[in-house]
Order: sequence, then structure tokens, then C-alpha cells
Amino acid sequence: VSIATSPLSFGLPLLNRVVCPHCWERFAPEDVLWVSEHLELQGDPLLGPTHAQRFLPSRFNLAGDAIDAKGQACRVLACPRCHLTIARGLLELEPLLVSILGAPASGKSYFLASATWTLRQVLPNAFNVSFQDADPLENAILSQAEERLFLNPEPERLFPLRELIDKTVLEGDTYDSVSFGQQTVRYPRPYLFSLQARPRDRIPAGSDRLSYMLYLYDNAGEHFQPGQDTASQPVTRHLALSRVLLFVFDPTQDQRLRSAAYAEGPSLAVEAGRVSRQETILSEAAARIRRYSGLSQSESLKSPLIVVVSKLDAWGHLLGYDLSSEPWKASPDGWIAGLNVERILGVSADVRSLLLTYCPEIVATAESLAKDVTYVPVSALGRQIEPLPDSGKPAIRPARIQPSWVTVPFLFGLSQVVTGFIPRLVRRDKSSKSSSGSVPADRPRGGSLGAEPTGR
Ligand SMILES: Nc1nc2c(ncn2[C@@H]2O[C@H](COP(=O)(O)OP(=O)(O)OP(=O)(O)O)[C@@H](O)[C@H]2O)c(=O)[nH]1
Ligand SMILES: [Mg+2]
Repeated sequence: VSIATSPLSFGLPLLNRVVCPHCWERFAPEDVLWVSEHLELQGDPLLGPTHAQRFLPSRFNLAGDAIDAKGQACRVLACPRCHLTIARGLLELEPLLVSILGAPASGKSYFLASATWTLRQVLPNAFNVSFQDADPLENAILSQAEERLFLNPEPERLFPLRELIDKTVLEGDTYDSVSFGQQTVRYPRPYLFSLQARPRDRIPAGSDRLSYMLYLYDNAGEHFQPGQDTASQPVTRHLALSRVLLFVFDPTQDQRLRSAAYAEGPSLAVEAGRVSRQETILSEAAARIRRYSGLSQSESLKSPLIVVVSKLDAWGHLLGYDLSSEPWKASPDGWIAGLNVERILGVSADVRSLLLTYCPEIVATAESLAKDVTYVPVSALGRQIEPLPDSGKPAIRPARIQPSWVTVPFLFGLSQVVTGFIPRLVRRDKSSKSSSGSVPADRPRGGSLGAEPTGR
């Protein structure tokens, strides 16, 4: 049976504009292409002879699936510009891009895998928000990284860190090539997650939408070096659409912080030798964002910038307190957790002053780019890193991995850009300061936030 309408929706209204997670083109949902299912319908002019034909349908079956030229019902959608496939949820859920940038080996891939794994537990259990792979096939590489860290079949074996998660490659499996006439363009694969707030009895007034599609990209650090983003490899163009920028800064690659951290002897937690100028990565990213989004040199970026200060396990003792507890807490009725923004901003102020002491140019660069800068320390692995007996290189037993604060950049970033989605812990006696996004950055005093331990 064929009907002539396009019932693409599964209940939620369709968006006016969809953002392709591959080529970042915006298009109307009715322009989406379908991928032929019939085996004889092979060959796409943009993707090559081994890809199925894409088409704009005129016939649908009762289930709402398009019917291809050979009468087969189709299920898979594709972008009208780049022809790469698109999960159906992208037509319904508002896009929310988060870009992760940072120097090579700064810890981006470890941080991402550790954070997405932890968010899978924390968002549903503590915040009543479901967090799911929108396209398990697209997310496969990230899921494998999560499994190697957290579901490893040999949890007690000592793995060199470099073997658990590989360096992100600059070409290969994680990129899609599309031929636009003479020009072949290579796009990085996105990771896509649907975020949906479950029904709550108390939805804060003025809340935005309650469901989003999170687009994440894990670039190789080299992509952020000058000259590495071109028309044929627009690998970091997601930066311009990004709602939250996560700049991963690795203190162990800074000579001054490194010597301070290891003043009492060499650390075993990181490999020796790698030192880099990381503020140049940030300035280059800012130049690209300004170029792609037409901002002038003097204008600040609109998106909040979170400086994710990685490998906390190797330098955290410089802060002088322990960050073992996470900064959120169930509200007194035990239902929805609130993010302890006051504590996050207190820690941010301390990390900022540490960076000001040792590498002031990072603070200066970050704060000249964005109006809203927060510093969040994270460790993807925790403190149980050991040296390998033969080479002395850092290694860990998967069973001992204990991430610290890895979800905070995401939870805090979300709470900054989407009202009401991630509730903030409100001080009982000063409820007027709730969720305004402008909580003062003064240092929290112990015990002032109900039972939330300040961790100091
Ligand atoms: N001590 C410690 N080391 C870490 C941590 N996270 C990553 N590392 C180390 O840093 C190295 C690089 O981490 P990656 O996550 O691969 O870095 P990346 O930023 O993705 O690097 P590229 O893919 O080259 O851009 C790892 O091999 C680990 O040795 C951490 O939380 N603590
Ligand atoms: Mg990487």
C-alpha cells in the first residue's frame, strides 16, 4: 500500500531545520533523502559505487517508510547535501553541539570515553535524564573505548595507557569521504546521543525544551594546529556551531606546572618528555570560530568556554585538597539531583589561580576569547596508575579506574546553555539566586549547602 505523504515523525514534532552531523548543512526535514534497500539500487555519485542509491521519495507505505524504485521499503535516511546517513532522531531533537579541543595527547579521548560512560549512569540515576546512543553504529568507536576502560574482560591485568585507548588517527576509519565533483572532502565521524528529561513533577518555570540531540566530536590534537583545517578536510568546522567549548588543557605538558607538580620526585602517572605550547591551540580555534561564524576580532565568543584541566591525578596535590566527591547532590526530597554550582565555581577559582601562577598565558588567552570561562579539573582514570615493571611507562588495571569530575564539564555546560535541564542546587536561605546562570564565584564555605560535602 502506498500513500503520498511523508509521516516521518514518531510523535515529537519535526524540527524546522535539521543540522547534518557530518557536513553541518542545515536543511528542512522534508528534503531528507532515503537510502534504497533493494540490492540492485547501488551506486551513489557522491559516496561511490559500493553505497546504495539515495533518493527523494514520492511513495510511502502505511508505516511511513519510503518505497524505493524497486518497490522495497526503506528505513535509513541521508543528508541531502553530503548523502551520509542520518539517525531519525536528528529530525526531531534539537541539536546541541559540544566540541572538545586540545593539544595532541592532552587526554581528550580518555576524558570523552570516561565522561560518556559515567554520564550513562549519572544522568538517569541522579538527574532523571535518559542518555542514549542515537546511532549505535556511529558511536561504535567511542563505545569500544568505554568497554576497554570499564568492561574490560581482564580487569586485573596491567595495561600500558597507550594500549587502552589509541591516539586518535588523522585519517582512516573514523572519517567519511564524500566526492563533490572534483573535490573530495573528508568529514570526521560524529558521536550522537539523545538526551531526554523524564517526566518530572517539578519542572522549573521558563525551562527550555526537554529533549536534545548531543553531537560530540573527538578530533586528533593535530587538527587544531594552524593549517590543519582545509576545504577538503573541514575537520574542526563543528567549532563554529558549538554551544559549549571544552578546551582540554594538560598541565603535565607545561614545563612550569610539571616541575612544580614533580618537585618531590618524578611522577609515574604520565609519560616523560612531552611539552607543548597549548595556548596556541586555543587561539587557533578562536580564529577559526570567528572566521566560520563571521565574528570580528574584537568580539567574544558567545558559547561558554570550559577549560578542562586534565590528568588531575598527576597534579591535583597542588590544589591542596581532595576532589573525591562529585559536585552534585539529591535534593532534600531525594528525587532530582542538583548540580552544586557554587562548589564548581569555587574549585574553578582555585584552579584559575593555580594556572595564573604557573602559566598565566592560558588564563589570558581563554578569557580574551570567551566572556564565560570556567576551569574544571578532571581525571579520566583516578590515582591508581602504576609503572610497567619493564619500561616504567604508566599503566593501569581496569578494575582500579576511578574517574574524577569527568561529567562536570558536560553537566555544568548543559546547565549553562539550557535552562532547567540540569537543575542547580539552590541554597535554601537564598533561593533568589537559583538557576540564574550568574552565581557569584566566591569560595564556598563548608556546610553551607545542606549536606553537600565541600570536599576540602
Ligand atoms: N595520568 C593520567 N594520564 C592520562 C589521563 N588521560 C589520559 N592520560 C594519558 O595521556 C595520553 C593521551 O591521552 P589521549 O586521551 O589519547 O589524548 P588525546 O588528547 O586524545 O590525544 P590525540 O588523540 O593525539 O589528540 C594517554 O595515553 C595517557 O597516557 C588521566 O586522566 N590521567
Ligand atoms: Mg584522541
